[in-house]
Amino acid sequence: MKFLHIADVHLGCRRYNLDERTKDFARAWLDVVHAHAIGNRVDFVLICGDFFNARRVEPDAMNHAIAGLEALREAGIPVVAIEGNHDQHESDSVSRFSWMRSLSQWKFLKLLEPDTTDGFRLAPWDDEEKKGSYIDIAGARIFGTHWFGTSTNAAIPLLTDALRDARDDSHFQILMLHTDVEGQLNRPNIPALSVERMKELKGLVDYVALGHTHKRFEIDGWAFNPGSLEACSIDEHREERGVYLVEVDEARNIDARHLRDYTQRPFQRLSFDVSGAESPDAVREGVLEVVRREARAFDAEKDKGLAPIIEINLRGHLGFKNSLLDIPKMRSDAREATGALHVLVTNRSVPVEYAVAEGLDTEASRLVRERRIIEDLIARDTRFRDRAPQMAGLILEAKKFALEDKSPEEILKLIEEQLGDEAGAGADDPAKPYAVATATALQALERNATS
Ligand SMILES: [Mn+2]
Repeated sequence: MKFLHIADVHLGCRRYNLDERTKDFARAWLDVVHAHAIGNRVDFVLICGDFFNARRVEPDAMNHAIAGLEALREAGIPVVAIEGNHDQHESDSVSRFSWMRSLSQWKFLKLLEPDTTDGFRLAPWDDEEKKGSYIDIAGARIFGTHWFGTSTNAAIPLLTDALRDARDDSHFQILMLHTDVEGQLNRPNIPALSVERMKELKGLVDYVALGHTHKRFEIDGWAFNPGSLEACSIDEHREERGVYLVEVDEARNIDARHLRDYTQRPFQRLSFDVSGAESPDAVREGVLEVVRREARAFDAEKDKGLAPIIEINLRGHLGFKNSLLDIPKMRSDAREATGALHVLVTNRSVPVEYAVAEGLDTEASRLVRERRIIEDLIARDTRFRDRAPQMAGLILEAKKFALEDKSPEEILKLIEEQLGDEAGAGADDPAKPYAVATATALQALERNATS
């Protein structure tokens, strides 16, 4: 017996608002169908939940689904599926419909579901009704469950009892489960199935076909999770994922090969340390340098026509406000340099933390301490660091004016005179640093006045 075990196809998954990215999920699915299911002439295909990315299926996602299912039907390969959390019918709504059920009714696949009309029961497949909880194909008895959500651990004893009634030793028993298992990429709020609980199924089941966790893992050569076909988020791009081609011999020895050679979008993650960069332009140039040096340029032939998605992480300590970073420009520069399909720039840098008034002599006069504190506050911003002493002097002078009840016009004139001199000296755009410096000086003055 030979079968293909896949999960989490997520057809219709859309990322970065790109049509191309949605097509990636279809490409992976169709490639797997042709190369690994039909190519290996398997006896059946298992889809362990999340065939679709959403319960409300987009027309293009349905077209992609049918294209693959039709090819399998023509090749005479049955498809057995269960619902995942993404494609499940709404249990609390009036509608008991789901596209997975419709596909089952149209004979594109056999959707297995436990019978919960009166307790919890595993019912045999009914070809007239096109529904059931288990089906026999090629010497295997395949049991299907649905997404149990938060009650997974509580459901296992029910499932164990039902399996005892429905299993048949003359078959190789396969159980399809859509659940996280403890110790594997678990998410908060939904308790994962405990390994101890799961092992209650040992002796009843020969092969546990898992889905849900988007990363490959195996337990005791008995439970297998292939991972999603494609990366559903950038964080998943490093996880191992693929499909299992499983061969079972007469003695029921399992040979499960994890296959990853099918069309997948290439991802690359780069990083740039912004620490010490003196201006937004310096960051932009630094990023572009990293891209030129490290980014894998798009190679249409090698990458099967799929341009990469590149994520650039900004790390380190940023010496100025992050709103000054021209992220769109960095993205377009990087795209131009690499031919990438999409570039993401994520700013994970933190503001520079300068200790204010570090090592200051506590015996120093109030005026000395005040000047030093203001100077340090100004020096936090890389753009004004060199001029911090002069600017601190100006702020103190302006403060003196204010205490002497001089008019706002006089104070403004003082600031304009002093900053005007500086701004003129060597600045490319006299107006810009002048305005920024004035605003900064006034803010510092305000802080000083209220403290
Ligand atoms: Mn999933």
